Amino acid sequence: MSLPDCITLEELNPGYPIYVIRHAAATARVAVNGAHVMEWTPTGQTQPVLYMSPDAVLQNGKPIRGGIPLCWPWFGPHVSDPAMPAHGIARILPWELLRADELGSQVAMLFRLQSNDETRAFWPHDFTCHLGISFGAKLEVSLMTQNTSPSAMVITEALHTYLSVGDISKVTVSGLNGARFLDTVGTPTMREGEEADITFDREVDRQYVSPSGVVVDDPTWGRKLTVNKLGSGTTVVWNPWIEKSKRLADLPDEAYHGFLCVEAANAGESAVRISPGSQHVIVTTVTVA
Ligand code: TA6
Repeated sequence: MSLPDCITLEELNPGYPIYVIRHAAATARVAVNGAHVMEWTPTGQTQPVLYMSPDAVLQNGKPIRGGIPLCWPWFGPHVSDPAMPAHGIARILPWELLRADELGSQVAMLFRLQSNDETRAFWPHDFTCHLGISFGAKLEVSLMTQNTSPSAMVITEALHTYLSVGDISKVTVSGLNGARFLDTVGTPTMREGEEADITFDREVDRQYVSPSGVVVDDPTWGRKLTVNKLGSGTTVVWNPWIEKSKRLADLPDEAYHGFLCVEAANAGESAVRISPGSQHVIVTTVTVA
């Protein structure tokens, strides 16, 4: 298919294609592996908005530590089979670019993943997924699931967005005040909402039951990142802190200082049932002020 002049198809490593977007409004990169948004930097920002680990593994079939991993058709560990890949299969399979357009102040791309024998070995359903991405002053990512099976399917999912910050210990996250959450640090425990904004002085791994987006206030870099969402009943907030960072081979030990994840998700009680022939969409947007 033809690409607009602002998009080139390049190889980061031999056999590892990525799309590079160089537009007046933003620069961005998307890997074919997982239709993975690796970078988005709106013009005028001196720091990338999405965090990317310098130790990220860039190999087909492997998840990328940073950007926006697609967690689908399950979020977290597989419900019953520990041999299955964490966070499902969408982020470790190649997606097909269906079209790419420059629309004035933004660039739009549409990717597709369809069920086949390989996916059915992981998940016994037929589906067609589309991923719509819009790059400009705002980033918008939409993951659409169509159930092409003769039976209903239940999915959990997340747009697992890694955000770059100047110093996590000075970051506050507002928008989830009062929302109850599943705390998955240690024994998973459902906790009542807290009135205060979220702050970080230890590992935080929480699945908030909320349709709301958040504002990430980063005083170190003097910017606020707003993450909004549609079709999502869970907002996941994660920072690995010291010990988990050390356990993650594709993340430098000190990297936790410079990022957090804010994920539009459907997990736990927000799992989504899609009847035969129906479809569901989850959307996240990111803006910078
Ligand atoms: O979204 C938070 C989380 O579920 C954490 O528990 C942590 O495991 C993170 O995702 C990263 O998962 P990954 O499989 O990409 O290492």
